[in-house]
Amino acid sequence: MSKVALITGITGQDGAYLAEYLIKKGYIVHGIKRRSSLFNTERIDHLYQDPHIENRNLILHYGDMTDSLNLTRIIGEIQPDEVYNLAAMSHVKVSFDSPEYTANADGIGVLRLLEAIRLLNLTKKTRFYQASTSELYGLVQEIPQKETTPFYPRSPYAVAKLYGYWITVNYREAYDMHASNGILFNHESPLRGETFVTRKITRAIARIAMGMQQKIFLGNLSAKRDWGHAKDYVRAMHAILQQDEPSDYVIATGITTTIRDFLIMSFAEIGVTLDFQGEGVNETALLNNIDEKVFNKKVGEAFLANFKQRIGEQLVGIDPVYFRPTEVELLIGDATKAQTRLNWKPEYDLPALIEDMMQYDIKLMKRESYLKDGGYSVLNYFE
Ligand code: NAP
Ligand code: G4F
Repeated sequence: MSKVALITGITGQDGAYLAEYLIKKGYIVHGIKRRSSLFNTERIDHLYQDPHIENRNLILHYGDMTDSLNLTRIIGEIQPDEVYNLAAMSHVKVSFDSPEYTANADGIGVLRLLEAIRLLNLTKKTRFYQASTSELYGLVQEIPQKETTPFYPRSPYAVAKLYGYWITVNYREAYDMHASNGILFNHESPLRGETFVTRKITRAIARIAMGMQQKIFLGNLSAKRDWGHAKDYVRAMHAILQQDEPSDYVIATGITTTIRDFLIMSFAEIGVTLDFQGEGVNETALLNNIDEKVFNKKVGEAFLANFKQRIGEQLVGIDPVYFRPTEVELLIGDATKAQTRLNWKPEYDLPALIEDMMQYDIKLMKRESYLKDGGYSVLNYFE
């Protein structure tokens, strides 16, 4: 008999990678998607099966983390072996604009799922994974951060996730549930949402290189993040639920990098160096040099002449609109427990992650502008 999993947030970055991973392992995967006026399943369209097909291994249900009745009905119908709660309003900056909604979806939403499992008498059958986050460490109390490091959340998002973390621990202890937290540090991929800083950068660089965008405006370039690849991190989620005992795990690479260095490394991926000038809100980066061989190979010869004309021009600026009222300046995780107990370690390092994201965004932008590799020049196309 195939195991049955329910993934909330299946249309998001992690949901898509996890669904693919579980289907490959022979699971029947159910996912909750929100009703939207536009299609919102782009990340899982390759897994989609027509509802008229028998024995589907991917089944989608309309639902929302703010709707208890809906969540309870879906869990009652599916009777899942494993629930992965990945649904959340996951953008830290946006949580300052929508704090109440964030608390409802990201905090109380976790309770709704746990309570549904309890009320449906599924506590012995259904294992529960909560998508906890390194944002819980916020104003860090210890370097590096591990499972025993005290939390100090710094945003409405992180405070909501703090509730989610502790209610998961509480249901484990109170009702003997197999309920665990994965405290995941930042993980990225070509499927990352376009407004998170890594994807914002790789997408903008592809567009700038092809003449589709002049410059990119960012916020705090000095913050440091421990970045891994989402593909590696969903393996950890699954492994956590396969353990005999539930527990909480830090998942991280153990290496931290500034946003500024991520930017430099991403431009370097297409053979471009930057000339940084100024400080704080006046910091700026100009186009310094182009390694033509690398640029031609990674972006395409058709774009070179146009881009070369921009040497000395500004490519990066600071816009304080992207600053947060309270910032998380440094995250670096110690995943020793996961390495020891789950035998988990990441396959991607940061350069490999950046290469994957840059390659994807260059391909995507070529498709968007209907330009074929080595085809028309950008100027010819837009003239
Ligand atoms: P994501 O790409 O933003 O995906 C979030 C998912 O949640 C989407 O499917 C979204 O649906 C869904 N969602 C949002 N609000 C919902 C609601 N009220 N009801 C139902 N579904 C809702 O996030 P991600 O990067 O995959 O992250 C997955 C989870 O891990 C999140 O809980 C996040 O907070 C947590 N996390 C992420 C990281 C990271 O670095 N990526 C690190 C630690 C923890 P739509 O597609 O309709 O928007
Ligand atoms: O990419 P970010 O928006 O991710 P952040 O805030 O670290 O949150 C992500 O990781 C968490 C895990 O630690 C998850 F729980 C959460 O759901 C989300 O996936 O910002 C990273 C850093 C911040 O310090 C931010 O101030 O980049 C800085 N930054 C600088 N300029 C920017 C920008 N962030 C964004 N989004 N946009 C900018 O222009």
